[in-house]
Amino acid sequence: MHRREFLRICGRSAGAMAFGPGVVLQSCESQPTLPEPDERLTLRIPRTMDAGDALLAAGAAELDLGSYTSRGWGYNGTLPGPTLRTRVGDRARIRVLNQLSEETTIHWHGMVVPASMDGHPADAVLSGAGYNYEYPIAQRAGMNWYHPHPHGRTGRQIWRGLAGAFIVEDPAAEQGLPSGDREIPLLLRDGLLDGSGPFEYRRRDSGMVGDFPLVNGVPYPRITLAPALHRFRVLNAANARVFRLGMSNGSRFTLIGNDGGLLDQPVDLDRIDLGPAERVDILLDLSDQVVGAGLSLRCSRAGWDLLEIHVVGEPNGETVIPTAFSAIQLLPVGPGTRRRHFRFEGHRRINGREYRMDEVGFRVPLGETEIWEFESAGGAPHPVHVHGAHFQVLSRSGGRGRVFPWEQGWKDTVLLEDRERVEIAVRFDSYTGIYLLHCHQLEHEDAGMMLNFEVT
Ligand SMILES: [Cu+2]
Repeated sequence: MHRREFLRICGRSAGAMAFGPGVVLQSCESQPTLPEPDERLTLRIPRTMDAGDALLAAGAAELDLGSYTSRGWGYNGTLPGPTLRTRVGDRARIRVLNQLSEETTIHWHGMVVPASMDGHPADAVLSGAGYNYEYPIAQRAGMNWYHPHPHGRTGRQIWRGLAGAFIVEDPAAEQGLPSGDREIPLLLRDGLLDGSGPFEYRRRDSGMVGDFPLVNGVPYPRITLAPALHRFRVLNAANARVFRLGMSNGSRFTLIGNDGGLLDQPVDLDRIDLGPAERVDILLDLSDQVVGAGLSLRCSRAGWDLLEIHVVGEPNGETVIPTAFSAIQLLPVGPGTRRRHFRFEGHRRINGREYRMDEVGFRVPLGETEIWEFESAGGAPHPVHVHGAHFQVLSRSGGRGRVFPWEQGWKDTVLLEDRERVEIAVRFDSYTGIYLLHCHQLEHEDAGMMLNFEVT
């Protein structure tokens, strides 16, 4: 949908929306409007919080959309929540308070943590209660995220706004990469304006899809950047939408990492398909852009200019893109490797079963590499997510028929389109206990496309 149309729909539905603290507009006559397309709002960068001593309160939040305020939920009153940061070898200590009127949990998506800290729906934090999450950071540097994972309500709580980035740093491994204000987290999602506010949730089995983009909570934002090298850490935090990312002027960019951290080598690309919950780490070189020029990060599938970039200032410093990072060891697989098969069927079933919280689907020995095959049987896209370990994508047959550059290295979520089979190698090295395998299309997940397994 075009921006103008967005404004029109917004105007039409304004009578039912709440604007600002305590004010509900009754009439379309006096409704505020969003800024004109040439007056884009500035991208907001969520504030950073040290994961070693953090407090996250899940509760009501307000989102300033320029000329009006929309209501949702957030951590510490913001939407998205603060960006947690930690370093390899540190310890996370995060106190979570549930100020919602329903139960919640937090899942540390991409973080390998003990089962009791993983935010499993059975470990619900009741309304008014708290939970202390504490675990060591013993994994590769990368961009992870945190979001609720309560039974049957994950889609609603994330759509309402509960999500944030969680960045693990490793200064030695990341030497030479842009940092400070040249390292920019981008949480992509969509919102829906159909009369009841962009964060009102209406469950649909086929997936909750919105009609305009939100980047770090801001619709169609802009940012002013120096003519230099920048690092964008991009998360698809949408319930169901797959983004196809590229630059509006066709310029290329450099992929350096994904869910599980840095790749072994940078890859030069002009597009990336990013399914729900997947992340990519990319370098964008603006040093040879004409100062004053504008370009955008686009989603060509939706036809959205997600982020308008204005290049301003003097070039300073040279642009050096590293040629290699640490080698990635491949998990050992062979003819004798144990195989498991998972069929993702329609909107709610894996291998013919809907999720039951008290049922353990299978057991996996700690420290043993296995090959898991995911097969789509309708209802895709199914972004398949494994808790408790990272995995390596071995192959894709049918459908798109190949493994893409952004699926190399270590992943925790892989996109399964219709008629596809994807094989992964996975090994649980860290903890025993009960973890989840599920579709991260959140309406599928909530409808039952999830199962428990136990690492023993
Ligand atoms: Cu699914």
